[in-house]
Amino acid sequence: MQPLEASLRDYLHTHSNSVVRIRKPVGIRDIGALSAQTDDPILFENIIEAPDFRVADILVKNRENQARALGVSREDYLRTLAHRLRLPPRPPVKVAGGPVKEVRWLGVDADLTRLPIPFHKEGDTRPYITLANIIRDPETGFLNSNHAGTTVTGRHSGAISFATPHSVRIMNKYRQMGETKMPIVMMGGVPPAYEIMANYSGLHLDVWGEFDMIGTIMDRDIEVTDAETVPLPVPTQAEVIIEGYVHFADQTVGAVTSPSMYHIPQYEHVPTLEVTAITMREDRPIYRNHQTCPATDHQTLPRLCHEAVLYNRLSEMGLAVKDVRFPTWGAALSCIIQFDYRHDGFVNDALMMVMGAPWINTKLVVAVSPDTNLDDPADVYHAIATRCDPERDTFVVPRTRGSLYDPSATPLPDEFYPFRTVGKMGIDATIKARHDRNDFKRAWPINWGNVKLSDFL
Ligand SMILES: [Mn+2]
Repeated sequence: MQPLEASLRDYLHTHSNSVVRIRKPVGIRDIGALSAQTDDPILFENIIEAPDFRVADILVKNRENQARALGVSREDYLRTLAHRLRLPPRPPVKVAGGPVKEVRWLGVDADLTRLPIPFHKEGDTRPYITLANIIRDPETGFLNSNHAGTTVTGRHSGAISFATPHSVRIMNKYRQMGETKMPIVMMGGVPPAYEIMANYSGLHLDVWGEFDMIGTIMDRDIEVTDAETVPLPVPTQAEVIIEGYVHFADQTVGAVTSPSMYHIPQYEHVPTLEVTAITMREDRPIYRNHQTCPATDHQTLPRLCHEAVLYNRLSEMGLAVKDVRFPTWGAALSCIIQFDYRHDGFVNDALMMVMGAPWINTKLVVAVSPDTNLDDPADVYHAIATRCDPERDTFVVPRTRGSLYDPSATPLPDEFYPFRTVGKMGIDATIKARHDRNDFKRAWPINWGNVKLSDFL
Protein backbone atom coordinates (compact mmCIF):
# COMPACT_ATOMS: atom_id res chain seq x y z
CA MET A 1 0.00 0.00 0.00
CA GLN A 2 1.28 3.49 -0.93
CA PRO A 3 1.81 5.87 1.98
CA LEU A 4 -0.72 8.72 2.08
CA GLU A 5 0.31 11.97 0.40
CA ALA A 6 2.09 14.44 2.71
CA SER A 7 0.39 17.55 1.34
CA LEU A 8 -3.00 18.67 0.06
CA ARG A 9 -1.56 19.49 -3.38
CA ASP A 10 -0.09 15.99 -3.73
CA TYR A 11 -3.36 14.51 -2.51
CA LEU A 12 -5.40 16.42 -5.10
CA HIS A 13 -2.87 15.44 -7.77
CA THR A 14 -3.14 11.73 -6.91
CA HIS A 15 -6.94 11.91 -7.09
CA SER A 16 -7.07 14.34 -10.02
CA ASN A 17 -9.57 12.10 -11.87
CA SER A 18 -12.20 12.90 -9.29
CA VAL A 19 -11.27 16.54 -8.65
CA VAL A 20 -13.64 19.13 -10.14
CA ARG A 21 -11.23 21.74 -11.53
CA ILE A 22 -12.68 25.18 -12.18
CA ARG A 23 -10.45 27.05 -14.61
CA LYS A 24 -12.93 29.78 -15.56
CA PRO A 25 -12.73 33.01 -13.55
CA VAL A 26 -14.84 32.89 -10.37
CA GLY A 27 -15.66 35.77 -8.00
CA ILE A 28 -15.09 35.14 -4.30
CA ARG A 29 -18.84 35.61 -3.60
CA ASP A 30 -19.77 32.68 -5.87
CA ILE A 31 -17.37 30.13 -4.40
CA GLY A 32 -19.86 28.97 -1.73
CA ALA A 33 -22.77 28.36 -4.08
CA LEU A 34 -20.55 26.58 -6.60
CA SER A 35 -18.79 24.39 -4.02
CA ALA A 36 -22.05 23.12 -2.57
CA GLN A 37 -23.11 21.70 -5.95
CA THR A 38 -20.55 18.90 -6.00
CA ASP A 39 -19.93 15.80 -3.90
CA ASP A 40 -16.28 15.52 -4.96
CA PRO A 41 -13.27 17.73 -4.22
CA ILE A 42 -13.46 21.07 -6.04
CA LEU A 43 -10.47 23.28 -6.89
CA PHE A 44 -10.89 26.90 -7.99
CA GLU A 45 -7.84 27.86 -10.04
CA ASN A 46 -8.83 31.32 -11.24
CA ILE A 47 -10.17 33.52 -8.45
CA ILE A 48 -10.80 37.03 -9.71
CA GLU A 49 -9.94 38.82 -6.44
CA ALA A 50 -6.91 36.65 -5.57
CA PRO A 51 -5.11 35.40 -8.69
CA ASP A 52 -2.09 34.20 -6.70
CA PHE A 53 -4.18 31.69 -4.75
CA ARG A 54 -6.34 28.65 -5.33
CA VAL A 55 -9.28 27.48 -3.17
CA ALA A 56 -10.25 23.87 -2.42
CA ASP A 57 -13.39 22.48 -0.78
CA ILE A 58 -15.61 19.36 -0.46
CA LEU A 59 -12.84 16.98 0.52
CA VAL A 60 -14.83 14.57 2.70
CA LYS A 61 -18.50 14.96 1.86
CA ASN A 62 -19.12 11.32 0.93
CA ARG A 63 -17.77 7.87 1.80
CA GLU A 64 -15.80 7.58 -1.42
CA ASN A 65 -13.74 10.65 -0.54
CA GLN A 66 -13.55 9.84 3.17
CA ALA A 67 -12.03 6.47 2.22
CA ARG A 68 -9.51 8.20 -0.06
CA ALA A 69 -8.52 10.44 2.83
CA LEU A 70 -7.38 7.36 4.76
CA GLY A 71 -5.99 5.59 1.69
CA VAL A 72 -8.30 2.58 2.04
CA SER A 73 -11.25 1.10 0.15
CA ARG A 74 -14.74 2.34 0.81
CA GLU A 75 -15.63 -1.02 2.42
CA ASP A 76 -12.66 -0.79 4.80
CA TYR A 77 -13.04 2.89 5.65
CA LEU A 78 -15.09 2.95 8.85
CA ARG A 79 -13.52 -0.03 10.55
CA THR A 80 -10.06 1.28 9.67
CA LEU A 81 -10.73 4.68 11.26
CA ALA A 82 -12.38 2.95 14.25
CA HIS A 83 -9.34 0.69 14.67
CA ARG A 84 -6.76 3.46 14.30
CA LEU A 85 -8.53 5.59 16.90
CA ARG A 86 -7.83 2.76 19.38
CA LEU A 87 -4.09 2.83 18.65
CA PRO A 88 -1.48 4.88 20.56
CA PRO A 89 -0.56 8.42 19.47
CA ARG A 90 2.17 9.05 16.88
CA PRO A 91 3.30 12.60 17.65
CA PRO A 92 4.55 14.81 14.82
CA VAL A 93 8.25 14.92 13.95
CA LYS A 94 9.96 18.27 14.56
CA VAL A 95 12.04 19.62 11.65
CA ALA A 96 13.60 22.96 10.71
CA GLY A 97 11.53 24.94 8.21
CA GLY A 98 9.44 23.58 5.36
CA PRO A 99 7.33 24.53 2.34
CA VAL A 100 4.79 26.53 4.36
CA LYS A 101 7.59 28.99 5.24
CA GLU A 102 8.41 29.92 1.64
CA VAL A 103 6.47 33.18 1.96
CA ARG A 104 6.14 35.04 5.28
CA TRP A 105 3.78 37.93 5.87
CA LEU A 106 4.74 39.48 9.21
CA GLY A 107 3.55 42.61 11.04
CA VAL A 108 1.40 44.87 8.86
CA ASP A 109 1.82 42.41 5.97
CA ALA A 110 -0.11 39.73 7.89
CA ASP A 111 -3.30 40.95 6.27
CA LEU A 112 -6.32 38.59 6.18
CA THR A 113 -7.95 40.59 3.41
CA ARG A 114 -5.21 39.45 1.02
CA LEU A 115 -6.36 35.81 1.39
CA PRO A 116 -9.19 34.32 -0.73
CA ILE A 117 -11.57 33.84 2.19
CA PRO A 118 -15.14 33.17 0.96
CA PHE A 119 -18.50 34.44 2.18
CA HIS A 120 -20.82 31.69 3.39
CA LYS A 121 -24.45 32.72 3.23
CA GLU A 122 -26.86 35.32 1.98
CA GLY A 123 -26.66 38.45 4.08
CA ASP A 124 -23.04 37.90 5.12
CA THR A 125 -21.15 41.17 4.88
CA ARG A 126 -17.78 39.74 5.88
CA PRO A 127 -15.76 36.67 4.90
CA TYR A 128 -15.72 33.67 7.22
CA ILE A 129 -12.73 31.43 7.99
CA THR A 130 -13.49 27.73 8.57
CA LEU A 131 -9.97 26.32 8.97
CA ALA A 132 -8.92 23.69 11.49
CA ASN A 133 -6.74 25.14 14.23
CA ILE A 134 -4.14 24.09 16.79
CA ILE A 135 -4.20 25.29 20.41
CA ARG A 136 -2.21 23.99 23.38
CA ASP A 137 -3.71 22.77 26.64
CA PRO A 138 -1.61 24.79 29.12
CA GLU A 139 -1.95 22.08 31.78
CA THR A 140 -1.14 18.88 29.86
CA GLY A 141 0.83 20.48 27.00
CA PHE A 142 -1.18 18.50 24.45
CA LEU A 143 -2.04 20.07 21.12
CA ASN A 144 -5.77 20.21 20.64
CA SER A 145 -7.45 20.82 17.30
CA ASN A 146 -10.91 21.92 16.25
CA HIS A 147 -12.59 24.31 13.85
CA ALA A 148 -13.40 27.72 15.31
CA GLY A 149 -15.41 29.62 12.70
CA THR A 150 -13.98 33.12 12.42
CA THR A 151 -15.60 36.20 10.92
CA VAL A 152 -12.98 38.51 9.43
CA THR A 153 -13.47 41.89 11.15
CA GLY A 154 -10.36 43.71 9.94
CA ARG A 155 -7.01 43.25 8.24
CA HIS A 156 -5.53 41.68 11.37
CA SER A 157 -8.61 40.73 13.40
CA GLY A 158 -11.49 38.29 13.59
CA ALA A 159 -14.42 37.24 15.78
CA ILE A 160 -13.60 33.62 16.64
CA SER A 161 -16.24 31.13 17.81
CA PHE A 162 -15.15 28.04 19.76
CA ALA A 163 -18.04 25.60 19.71
CA THR A 164 -16.44 22.44 21.10
CA PRO A 165 -16.52 21.76 24.88
CA HIS A 166 -12.83 20.79 24.92
CA SER A 167 -11.60 24.05 23.38
CA VAL A 168 -13.82 26.02 25.75
CA ARG A 169 -12.29 24.11 28.67
CA ILE A 170 -8.78 24.86 27.42
CA MET A 171 -9.57 28.54 27.07
CA ASN A 172 -10.85 28.56 30.66
CA LYS A 173 -7.56 27.05 31.84
CA TYR A 174 -5.66 29.99 30.34
CA ARG A 175 -8.08 32.39 32.04
CA GLN A 176 -7.65 30.67 35.42
CA MET A 177 -3.87 30.97 35.03
CA GLY A 178 -4.35 34.73 34.74
CA GLU A 179 -3.66 34.85 31.00
CA THR A 180 -5.61 37.28 28.84
CA LYS A 181 -4.78 35.59 25.55
CA MET A 182 -4.13 32.15 24.05
CA PRO A 183 -1.84 31.38 21.08
CA ILE A 184 -3.44 29.74 18.04
CA VAL A 185 -2.52 28.68 14.53
CA MET A 186 -4.97 27.91 11.74
CA MET A 187 -4.13 25.30 9.11
CA GLY A 188 -5.09 26.34 5.60
CA GLY A 189 -4.79 23.44 3.20
CA VAL A 190 -3.68 20.17 4.76
CA PRO A 191 -4.46 16.58 3.72
CA PRO A 192 -8.04 15.73 4.69
CA ALA A 193 -6.97 13.15 7.31
CA TYR A 194 -5.58 16.04 9.40
CA GLU A 195 -9.04 17.55 9.45
CA ILE A 196 -10.82 14.28 10.20
CA MET A 197 -8.64 13.92 13.30
CA ALA A 198 -8.92 17.59 14.22
CA ASN A 199 -12.63 16.99 14.67
CA TYR A 200 -12.24 14.18 17.20
CA SER A 201 -14.37 14.73 20.26
CA GLY A 202 -14.46 12.37 23.20
CA LEU A 203 -12.36 10.81 25.94
CA HIS A 204 -8.76 11.87 25.46
CA LEU A 205 -8.28 15.03 27.47
CA ASP A 206 -5.37 13.81 29.58
CA VAL A 207 -3.95 11.12 27.27
CA TRP A 208 -3.18 12.85 23.97
CA GLY A 209 -4.11 15.82 21.82
CA GLU A 210 -5.77 15.46 18.42
CA PHE A 211 -2.59 16.60 16.75
CA ASP A 212 -0.66 13.63 18.18
CA MET A 213 -3.11 11.24 16.48
CA ILE A 214 -2.89 12.57 12.92
CA GLY A 215 0.16 10.37 12.25
CA THR A 216 -1.74 7.44 13.74
CA ILE A 217 -4.78 7.70 11.51
CA MET A 218 -2.62 8.45 8.44
CA ASP A 219 -0.28 5.57 9.29
CA ARG A 220 2.70 7.80 8.52
CA ASP A 221 4.83 10.47 10.20
CA ILE A 222 3.83 14.09 9.82
CA GLU A 223 6.27 17.00 10.20
CA VAL A 224 6.00 20.23 12.13
CA THR A 225 8.21 23.26 12.59
CA ASP A 226 8.04 26.34 14.83
CA ALA A 227 5.52 29.07 14.12
CA GLU A 228 6.96 32.55 13.49
CA THR A 229 5.22 34.57 16.20
CA VAL A 230 3.49 32.19 18.63
CA PRO A 231 4.80 29.28 20.76
CA LEU A 232 3.15 26.54 18.70
CA PRO A 233 4.23 24.09 15.99
CA VAL A 234 2.83 24.30 12.46
CA PRO A 235 2.60 21.49 9.88
CA THR A 236 5.40 22.08 7.36
CA GLN A 237 3.33 20.69 4.48
CA ALA A 238 0.37 23.08 4.95
CA GLU A 239 -0.50 25.46 2.12
CA VAL A 240 -1.22 28.48 4.34
CA ILE A 241 -0.82 29.11 8.09
CA ILE A 242 -2.48 31.92 10.03
CA GLU A 243 -0.83 32.65 13.41
CA GLY A 244 -2.17 34.78 16.21
CA TYR A 245 -3.72 35.15 19.64
CA VAL A 246 -7.24 34.74 20.96
CA HIS A 247 -8.00 37.64 23.33
CA PHE A 248 -10.57 36.53 25.93
CA ALA A 249 -11.55 39.88 27.41
CA ASP A 250 -12.20 41.44 24.05
CA GLN A 251 -15.67 40.00 23.41
CA THR A 252 -17.56 40.80 20.27
CA VAL A 253 -20.76 39.64 18.60
CA GLY A 254 -20.01 36.97 16.04
CA ALA A 255 -22.07 35.33 13.33
CA VAL A 256 -22.87 31.63 13.30
CA THR A 257 -22.97 29.31 10.32
CA SER A 258 -24.81 26.33 11.68
CA PRO A 259 -24.40 22.76 10.35
CA SER A 260 -28.21 22.47 10.51
CA MET A 261 -28.33 24.99 7.67
CA TYR A 262 -30.20 27.68 9.62
CA HIS A 263 -29.11 31.02 11.04
CA ILE A 264 -29.30 29.98 14.68
CA PRO A 265 -28.05 30.86 17.20
CA GLN A 266 -28.69 34.32 15.77
CA TYR A 267 -25.73 35.82 17.62
CA GLU A 268 -22.92 34.78 19.93
CA HIS A 269 -20.53 36.66 22.20
CA VAL A 270 -17.09 35.48 21.11
CA PRO A 271 -13.44 36.39 21.74
CA THR A 272 -11.29 38.36 19.34
CA LEU A 273 -8.58 36.93 17.11
CA GLU A 274 -5.43 39.01 16.60
CA VAL A 275 -3.46 37.89 13.55
CA THR A 276 0.33 38.12 14.00
CA ALA A 277 1.67 36.27 10.95
CA ILE A 278 0.58 34.50 7.78
CA THR A 279 2.96 32.10 6.05
CA MET A 280 2.44 30.05 2.90
CA ARG A 281 3.89 28.20 -0.05
CA GLU A 282 5.21 30.22 -2.94
CA ASP A 283 3.53 28.41 -5.82
CA ARG A 284 -0.18 29.35 -5.80
CA PRO A 285 -1.11 28.19 -2.29
CA ILE A 286 -4.41 26.34 -1.93
CA TYR A 287 -6.64 27.97 0.68
CA ARG A 288 -9.02 25.40 2.19
CA ASN A 289 -12.57 26.64 2.58
CA HIS A 290 -15.27 24.44 3.94
CA GLN A 291 -18.52 25.93 2.85
CA THR A 292 -21.03 25.68 5.68
CA CYS A 293 -24.37 25.42 3.86
CA PRO A 294 -26.37 23.71 2.49
CA ALA A 295 -25.07 20.09 2.30
CA THR A 296 -21.26 20.22 2.40
CA ASP A 297 -18.28 19.00 4.42
CA HIS A 298 -19.78 21.02 7.28
CA GLN A 299 -22.23 18.24 8.17
CA THR A 300 -19.87 15.28 7.71
CA LEU A 301 -16.40 16.43 8.75
CA PRO A 302 -17.07 17.15 12.44
CA ARG A 303 -18.81 13.79 12.82
CA LEU A 304 -16.49 11.31 11.09
CA CYS A 305 -14.71 10.44 14.35
CA HIS A 306 -18.11 10.23 16.09
CA GLU A 307 -19.05 7.55 13.56
CA ALA A 308 -15.86 5.60 14.28
CA VAL A 309 -16.31 5.86 18.07
CA LEU A 310 -19.92 4.67 17.75
CA TYR A 311 -18.75 1.85 15.47
CA ASN A 312 -16.46 0.71 18.29
CA ARG A 313 -19.20 0.95 20.94
CA LEU A 314 -21.77 -0.92 18.81
CA SER A 315 -19.19 -3.61 17.99
CA GLU A 316 -18.59 -4.04 21.73
CA MET A 317 -22.26 -5.03 21.99
CA GLY A 318 -21.53 -7.95 19.66
CA LEU A 319 -23.21 -6.39 16.64
CA ALA A 320 -21.87 -6.94 13.12
CA VAL A 321 -21.84 -3.24 12.22
CA LYS A 322 -21.94 -2.39 8.55
CA ASP A 323 -22.08 1.39 8.81
CA VAL A 324 -22.71 4.38 11.05
CA ARG A 325 -23.58 7.57 9.25
CA PHE A 326 -24.42 11.19 10.04
CA PRO A 327 -25.75 12.00 6.56
CA THR A 328 -25.50 15.56 5.25
CA TRP A 329 -29.28 15.53 4.85
CA GLY A 330 -29.68 14.84 8.59
CA ALA A 331 -28.38 18.36 9.29
CA ALA A 332 -25.94 17.11 11.96
CA LEU A 333 -28.94 16.10 14.12
CA SER A 334 -29.52 12.55 12.94
CA CYS A 335 -27.53 9.32 12.89
CA ILE A 336 -28.21 6.13 10.96
CA ILE A 337 -26.84 2.86 12.33
CA GLN A 338 -26.70 -0.21 10.13
CA PHE A 339 -26.16 -3.75 11.34
CA ASP A 340 -27.39 -7.31 11.53
CA TYR A 341 -28.39 -8.67 14.94
CA ARG A 342 -28.86 -12.12 16.40
CA HIS A 343 -32.14 -11.69 18.25
CA ASP A 344 -34.72 -9.26 19.56
CA GLY A 345 -33.46 -6.68 22.05
CA PHE A 346 -30.27 -5.57 20.34
CA VAL A 347 -31.83 -2.78 18.31
CA ASN A 348 -33.23 -0.79 21.22
CA ASP A 349 -29.97 -1.10 23.14
CA ALA A 350 -28.09 0.12 20.08
CA LEU A 351 -30.50 3.02 19.60
CA MET A 352 -30.22 4.03 23.27
CA MET A 353 -26.44 3.88 23.13
CA VAL A 354 -26.29 6.21 20.15
CA MET A 355 -29.02 8.51 21.50
CA GLY A 356 -26.98 8.84 24.70
CA ALA A 357 -23.73 9.68 22.87
CA PRO A 358 -21.50 12.45 24.27
CA TRP A 359 -22.35 14.82 21.43
CA ILE A 360 -25.55 16.72 20.67
CA ASN A 361 -25.90 15.30 17.15
CA THR A 362 -28.07 12.26 17.88
CA LYS A 363 -31.59 13.63 18.28
CA LEU A 364 -33.04 11.30 15.66
CA VAL A 365 -31.44 7.85 15.44
CA VAL A 366 -32.53 5.33 12.84
CA ALA A 367 -31.48 1.67 12.84
CA VAL A 368 -31.53 -0.08 9.47
CA SER A 369 -30.52 -3.48 8.09
CA PRO A 370 -27.53 -4.09 5.80
CA ASP A 371 -29.65 -4.05 2.62
CA THR A 372 -30.67 -0.38 2.99
CA ASN A 373 -28.65 2.00 0.80
CA LEU A 374 -27.40 4.82 3.03
CA ASP A 375 -26.28 6.84 0.02
CA ASP A 376 -29.94 7.19 -0.96
CA PRO A 377 -32.21 9.16 1.40
CA ALA A 378 -35.21 7.64 -0.39
CA ASP A 379 -34.08 4.13 0.52
CA VAL A 380 -33.74 5.09 4.20
CA TYR A 381 -37.19 6.71 4.09
CA HIS A 382 -38.55 3.53 2.49
CA ALA A 383 -37.10 1.45 5.32
CA ILE A 384 -38.74 3.72 7.91
CA ALA A 385 -42.07 3.57 6.08
CA THR A 386 -42.10 -0.21 5.61
CA ARG A 387 -40.03 -1.73 8.40
CA CYS A 388 -41.13 0.30 11.39
CA ASP A 389 -44.41 -0.17 13.25
CA PRO A 390 -44.54 3.12 15.17
CA GLU A 391 -46.49 1.42 17.96
CA ARG A 392 -43.63 -1.01 18.72
CA ASP A 393 -40.59 0.28 16.88
CA THR A 394 -40.16 3.88 17.99
CA PHE A 395 -39.52 5.45 21.36
CA VAL A 396 -39.01 8.97 22.62
CA VAL A 397 -36.82 10.22 25.46
CA PRO A 398 -37.97 13.61 26.74
CA ARG A 399 -35.83 16.65 27.70
CA THR A 400 -32.28 15.84 26.74
CA ARG A 401 -29.44 18.20 25.73
CA GLY A 402 -30.57 19.87 22.54
CA SER A 403 -28.44 21.27 19.78
CA LEU A 404 -27.98 25.04 19.73
CA TYR A 405 -28.43 24.68 15.97
CA ASP A 406 -31.87 23.00 16.20
CA PRO A 407 -34.75 25.47 15.79
CA SER A 408 -37.25 22.91 17.12
CA ALA A 409 -35.40 22.56 20.43
CA THR A 410 -36.60 24.57 23.44
CA PRO A 411 -34.33 27.49 24.38
CA LEU A 412 -33.03 27.35 27.97
CA PRO A 413 -33.25 30.43 30.25
CA ASP A 414 -31.08 33.39 29.22
CA GLU A 415 -28.18 32.46 31.51
CA PHE A 416 -27.64 29.30 29.43
CA TYR A 417 -27.97 30.95 26.00
CA PRO A 418 -27.56 29.58 23.32
CA PHE A 419 -28.19 26.08 24.71
CA ARG A 420 -31.50 24.23 24.37
CA THR A 421 -33.31 21.06 25.43
CA VAL A 422 -35.01 18.59 23.13
CA GLY A 423 -36.54 15.12 23.04
CA LYS A 424 -34.82 12.29 21.21
CA MET A 425 -36.34 9.62 19.03
CA GLY A 426 -35.16 6.12 18.23
CA ILE A 427 -36.59 4.46 15.12
CA ASP A 428 -36.15 0.76 14.46
CA ALA A 429 -36.38 0.41 10.67
CA THR A 430 -34.60 -2.95 10.54
CA ILE A 431 -35.84 -6.26 9.23
CA LYS A 432 -37.90 -7.57 12.12
CA ALA A 433 -36.73 -10.67 13.96
CA ARG A 434 -40.35 -11.19 15.05
CA HIS A 435 -41.55 -11.86 11.48
CA ASP A 436 -40.68 -14.14 8.60
CA ARG A 437 -37.56 -12.54 7.07
CA ASN A 438 -38.96 -13.26 3.62
CA ASP A 439 -41.64 -10.63 4.28
CA PHE A 440 -38.84 -8.05 4.06
CA LYS A 441 -37.23 -9.19 0.81
CA ARG A 442 -37.30 -6.30 -1.64
CA ALA A 443 -38.81 -6.84 -5.11
CA TRP A 444 -36.60 -5.80 -8.02
CA PRO A 445 -36.95 -6.04 -11.81
CA ILE A 446 -35.11 -8.77 -13.73
CA ASN A 447 -31.50 -7.65 -14.34
CA TRP A 448 -31.90 -4.65 -12.02
CA GLY A 449 -28.54 -2.93 -11.70
CA ASN A 450 -27.18 -4.76 -14.76
CA VAL A 451 -29.06 -3.28 -17.70
CA LYS A 452 -28.46 0.47 -17.94
CA LEU A 453 -30.93 2.81 -19.61
CA SER A 454 -28.01 4.94 -20.81
CA ASP A 455 -26.82 2.02 -22.97
CA PHE A 456 -30.09 2.04 -24.87
CA LEU A 457 -30.37 5.77 -25.62
MN1 LIG B 1 -9.96 17.71 22.02
